[in-house]
Amino acid sequence: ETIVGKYATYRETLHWMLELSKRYPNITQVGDIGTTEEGRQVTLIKIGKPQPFFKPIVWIDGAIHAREWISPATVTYIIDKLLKGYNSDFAITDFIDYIDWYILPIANPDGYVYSHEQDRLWRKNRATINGSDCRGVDLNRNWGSHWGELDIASSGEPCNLNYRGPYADSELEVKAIQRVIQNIQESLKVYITLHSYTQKFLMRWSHSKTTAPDHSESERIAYIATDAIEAVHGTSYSVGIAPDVLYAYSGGSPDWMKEKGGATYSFGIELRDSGRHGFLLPADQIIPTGEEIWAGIEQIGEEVLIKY
Ligand code: 0X9
Ligand code: ZN
Repeated sequence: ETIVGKYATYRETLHWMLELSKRYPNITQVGDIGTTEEGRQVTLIKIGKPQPFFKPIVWIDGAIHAREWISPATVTYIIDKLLKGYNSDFAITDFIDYIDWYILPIANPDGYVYSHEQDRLWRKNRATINGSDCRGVDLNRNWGSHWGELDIASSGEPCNLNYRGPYADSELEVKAIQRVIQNIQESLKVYITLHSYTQKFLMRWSHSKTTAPDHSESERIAYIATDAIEAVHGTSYSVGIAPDVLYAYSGGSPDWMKEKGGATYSFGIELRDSGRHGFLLPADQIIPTGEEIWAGIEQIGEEVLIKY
């Protein structure tokens, strides 16, 4: 049974992914890429038809931050859309024939489970910290890209919501993703990470008010995507770099993906809403959010097909 349209638990999500790999064995592969401190699997689904020729990779991840439940729910929607569209929708069939999609619905399993069972607004992972009673590292501050350089929105204090961890890339979840990226660097073209909330479409860099070298091309694609998003339900997403439209921060995954992971395009999307419900977005907005974000992903997919 499907989990699309609901806030599924970690277990339900894994179970659903495994079912998909049985239902679509020719175009999906589900595998564990790492284990968390509490012993949970970090599980990736790859969607793509194996081909004898080069295939660009698009990576999408969710739930780096535990409480942002609309993120994994939207990733789930995207997976469902891709698989159901294969051999029934021309564009989606091309997406799967010519692109490999690496999709990680729950990048932070321990935190996600904790947000379901103990503390709905938990953000970080659940790592134990030497010399502190507080737990958890912010998995969007731990990446070795300008790690710890900025004290803005990144903290060296374990009890802080934005604790960056004891050293760069210290966290098991971060290492798990980096191991995979190391093997696909040449093919990785687009990195997309889903967060919430504030409806923003963010480009590089996050750590500095400067833009990345090919910024205008990223921006062009960002506007095409956000126009498509807005056309679905009228939801507007602002486009920019984090220091301009949100706040500067260092050690985030999108900066690392562009600086060290080989991603040509690296986008961070802050999903619905703009503040009314915030992290506690009602479940009846899951499908509408999925529909509009899918429209944006489709545009990005088309760009990838044209370019690579
Ligand atoms: O603070 C963060 O890590 C992000 N905001 S959140 O409310 N989701 O915690 C910063 C902006 C995220 N930027 C990108 N995803 N690039
Ligand atoms: Zn977040």
